[in-house]
Amino acid sequence: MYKTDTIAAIATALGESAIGIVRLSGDEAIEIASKVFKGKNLNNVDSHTINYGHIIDPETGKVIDEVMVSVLKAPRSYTTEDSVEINSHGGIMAIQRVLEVVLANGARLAEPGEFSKRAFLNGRIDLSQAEAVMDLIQAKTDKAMDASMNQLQGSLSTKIRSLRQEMLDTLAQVEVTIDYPEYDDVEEMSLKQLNETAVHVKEQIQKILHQAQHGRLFRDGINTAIIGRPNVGKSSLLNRLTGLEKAIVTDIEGTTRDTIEEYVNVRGVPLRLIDTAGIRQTDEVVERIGVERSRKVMEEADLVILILNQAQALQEVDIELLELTKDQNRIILLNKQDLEPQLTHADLEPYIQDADLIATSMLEESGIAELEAQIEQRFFSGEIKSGDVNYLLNTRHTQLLRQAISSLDEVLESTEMMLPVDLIQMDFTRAWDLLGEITGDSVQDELLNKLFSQFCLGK
Ligand SMILES: Nc1nc2c(ncn2[C@@H]2O[C@H](COP(=O)(O)OP(=O)(O)OP(=O)(O)O)[C@@H](O)[C@H]2O)c(=O)[nH]1
Ligand SMILES: [Mg+2]
Repeated sequence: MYKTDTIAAIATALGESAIGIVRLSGDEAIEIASKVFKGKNLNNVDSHTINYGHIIDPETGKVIDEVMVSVLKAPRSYTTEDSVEINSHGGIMAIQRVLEVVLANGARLAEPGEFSKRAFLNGRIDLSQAEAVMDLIQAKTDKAMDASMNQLQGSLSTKIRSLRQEMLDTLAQVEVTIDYPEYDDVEEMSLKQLNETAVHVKEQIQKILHQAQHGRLFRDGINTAIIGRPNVGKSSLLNRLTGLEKAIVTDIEGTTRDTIEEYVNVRGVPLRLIDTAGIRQTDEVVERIGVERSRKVMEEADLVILILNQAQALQEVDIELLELTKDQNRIILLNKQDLEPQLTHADLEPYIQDADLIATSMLEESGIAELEAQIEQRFFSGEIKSGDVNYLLNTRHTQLLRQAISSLDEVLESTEMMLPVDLIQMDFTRAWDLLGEITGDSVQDELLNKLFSQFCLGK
């Protein structure tokens, strides 16, 4: 076996915390740790034990910190290499000094993602699992955590591998049919086999893509734009839903100048709430930029909460917004119910079809529960169930899957046109290759480096 150098990094977030972890991995991990550790001789302790002692600077003998040290011997560690985790005090100084002394005694500072890269290169996890590690670190909601966990355990890889196996079987069958022709219609047989498998694999890929779309919503949060004229109560809604006084609320029109984002969990539905600048005609430069931004946020939203002020008659901008959002997933709030009504359902009739209107008052906090129930019902009814979220695809996966589909489409087209089998086999094999890139079964070095460098340090 080749010798690997030993890498080290701080694996926990830097900042005030009770405990911080410095992680080491490589052939000399245990030896280096024992050089700077005063306590039991780490070279002799059992694997998977945690040992109390002190980190010292061997040069001066000075004690740096009181620690607990875990020893994980190869191959039963994350990287499959000898690994050591030093649990020190979490203050920035303490943990950095522990890292420094480890580096001074033979370890090299790890690159971002290098621990996971080693886990991958040593065959402990595949690429989509490695990416799931990254998602897990970045997960913002419980649902996203579940989905990343699923993927880490290999849900996507298992599916992709079984599809590739199916394709390989077909390619083998085609070879056999061509080499040992029992029938006269060899070509036809082969075409049929390729066609059937292509149809099936394509269906399965489309299913993965479909499920993953919901996965994305749960990973990143449902993009929810709060829009409306100035002063209708948009920022007040953000504050009610988050339970924080996050956005500034005043009775001055145009208070919110730029978009404000907050993640909230509404009855299990993760929302990325975006409070926008009130939309109106304006010549004021800063506000105009804000308004343009609002329109963009509105266009890209998965869900639009359009707020109208029922204490004022319907205005041109309201009508414009009702029109602009009519094909979007939208909830309309009639706010300021505590005031004298000026806006009736009849006024709205021409612009809405059986839309969900909810009467609210941000001031009296009424109608918020109805809104929350409405959001829950939309995202948990019908298709989207949290249990469905098995796959989390990043752009790389999605692109590869789409490319695989288009190669399969070529196969389907060519089989219909009865083109020569070897030509069709090429497209078929390309699809097989593309799928392999998802799990890393066929992947180039450069891609690997790029991928793992997106990780945080210590992972
Ligand atoms: N009476 C009453 N006042 C409300 C209600 N909701 C909000 N307001 C008041 O309306 C004013 C504007 O509220 P904001 O939440 O800042 O409105 P906005 O839509 O964010 O306004 P811009 O940021 O200017 O676009 C504030 O004085 C709020 O206290 C409500 O339901 N009833
Ligand atoms: Mg506002």
